[in-house]
Amino acid sequence: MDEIMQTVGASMLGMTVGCARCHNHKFDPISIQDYYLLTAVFQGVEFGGRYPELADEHPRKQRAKELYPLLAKERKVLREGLGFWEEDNGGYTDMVFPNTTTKALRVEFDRPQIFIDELEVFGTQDFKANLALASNGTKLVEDPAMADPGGGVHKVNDGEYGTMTWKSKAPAGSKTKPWVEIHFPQAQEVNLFRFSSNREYYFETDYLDNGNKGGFPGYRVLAQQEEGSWKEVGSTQQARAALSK
Ligand SMILES: [Ca+2]
Repeated sequence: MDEIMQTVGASMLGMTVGCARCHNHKFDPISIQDYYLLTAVFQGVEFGGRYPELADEHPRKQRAKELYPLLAKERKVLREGLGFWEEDNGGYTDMVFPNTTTKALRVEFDRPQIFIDELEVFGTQDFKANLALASNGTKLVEDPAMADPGGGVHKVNDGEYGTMTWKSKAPAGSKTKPWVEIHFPQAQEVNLFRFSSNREYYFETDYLDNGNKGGFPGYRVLAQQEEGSWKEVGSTQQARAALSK
């Protein structure tokens, strides 16, 4: 926040305001109170990332054009062979599973504490449409005993990525770990579950040196059956074991 204040002071006001962070400014008419009143204006600011805007002839775009058909071929082999698998996309993780018609998905994490910025579900009707979005009328259920007042579950399907995450923490000694259910307004044919803990982190340059530090927890994806029970459609344990064969 102080960096923002220094930049605003120097570029917009033509004076240093940073001194007033600790005491009334010695030369300019900025009191410590003014400083903190001014910071209030920027309290809602979040740092964001964005995709690089590259021209079509950029070598990275050209390389992507070569790689996408190869990826499609690999996925076809996986779909016909295993039926399910996990893809680490750096900023987010995909769990692909066989086409499943269901009114709800349930995800069970195997860590006692999780931070998730967005959960997305894709299906066979339109593979680009995120069916989990709240704006589609989707309802979420979490374990109220694990809910965090500062990290409401609604953050996982508001369409926003970044540091504003759903937080869930199992109480000490709890046998169950954080879980969430995504209830669709009507039955959907789905086959891909995607999630991230801070997708925008990946677009910052740190990943060039440090790789993906996020590290995604293990989890299981279950689909609700017509009679109400839950059936596993994919799990990291299964997917990782199958891929390593
Ligand atoms: Ca979100």
